[in-house]
Amino acid sequence: MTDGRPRVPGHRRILMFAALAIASVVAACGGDFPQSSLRPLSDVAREIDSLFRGIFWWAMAVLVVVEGALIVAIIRFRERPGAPKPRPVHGHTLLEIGWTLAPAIILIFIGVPTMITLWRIDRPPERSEVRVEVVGHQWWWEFNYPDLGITTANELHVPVGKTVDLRLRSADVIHSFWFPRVAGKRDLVPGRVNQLWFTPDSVGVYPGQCAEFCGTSHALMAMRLHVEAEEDFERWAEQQLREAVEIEEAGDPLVSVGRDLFFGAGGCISCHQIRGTVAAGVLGPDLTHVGGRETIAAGVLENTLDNLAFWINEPHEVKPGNLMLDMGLTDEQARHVAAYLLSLE
Ligand code: HEC
Ligand SMILES: [Cu+2]
Repeated sequence: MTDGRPRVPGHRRILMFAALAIASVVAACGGDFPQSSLRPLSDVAREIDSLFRGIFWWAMAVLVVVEGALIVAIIRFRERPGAPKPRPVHGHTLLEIGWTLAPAIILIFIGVPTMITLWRIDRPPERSEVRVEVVGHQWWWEFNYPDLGITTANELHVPVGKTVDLRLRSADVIHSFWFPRVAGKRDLVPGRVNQLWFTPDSVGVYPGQCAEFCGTSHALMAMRLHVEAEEDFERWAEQQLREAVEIEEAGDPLVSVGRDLFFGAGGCISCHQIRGTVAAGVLGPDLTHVGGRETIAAGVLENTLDNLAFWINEPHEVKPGNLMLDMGLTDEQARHVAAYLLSLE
């Protein structure tokens, strides 16, 4: 028995284990959890959440009964010196009917609400107040508002209390659109158009991300949902509809040099669009109002001068494998271009 190591007594070990288990459970209850589907903020998210909670309690009941029986069996029928072997149960009709019927009944209580919820959230929405076409790209999100004529990237703006009707498709591989607090996941499948809708009920900014592995930088394919009061949404939409307006800082030389680089030697216009200018590329995000975004590169960097300049020169440092090319600008040139882009609010 002894191997020279000091032995921790059995009950001390159980205590230590229990303390560890309690600590991890308690630790899991703190924090902000901006991406928890357990704190739903839309009609659809609430339906999914209440289905989940129902299933959770059935699963708990099964756990308690099964594990309880197991523990009782282990203790009562454990081997003891001199004790006779426990008698096996065989051909007990009542027991057999019981353990066939009980799971069947539980499955009905889980299956019926699941089907009802699936049908409800899968049918087209009753109202379709804001229509958005979502296109998944490796590794960013394009958002088009066909009724409003707006195109933007990675930051989805919607008015609170209105039903948002999304059509999802992909430009390359399978992605999955997921804002945990407002809607379930929905895949973006090449060659198909999928639908997803939800009615957000709380103003705020909520993070989301691609939920289907889609290549090297899949983990860097985030997005943000801005749920706004109606007036704020309208103001945003009006701003987006304008052609590119530089918020000219009284002839800021950074900006004008940056503009020349963007349209000239930088080569940026081969992939990016700025409405109202000759830049009409479609491979990368529309940059008409890029200065008004909070983040760049699909939620990966805050939209600041430093970050923009870094991104322009080292897009693959930030996001390995992404399709943007390093156009070989100097650090100073990159800062000029960044200043120009920031001026595009
Ligand atoms: C070969 C095509 C290509 C060229 C050339 C190119 N880009 Fe990009 N750009 C992209 C792609 C693709 C993305 C999206 C990358 C991602 O997030 O995965 C992107 C993203 C960006 C973003 C982030 C936009 C956002 O909303 O997240 C900025 C800013 C940007 N590019 C600026 C530039 C500038 C400035 C130049 C010229 C120096 C340039 N790009 C040249 C393809 C290109
Ligand atoms: Cu993806």
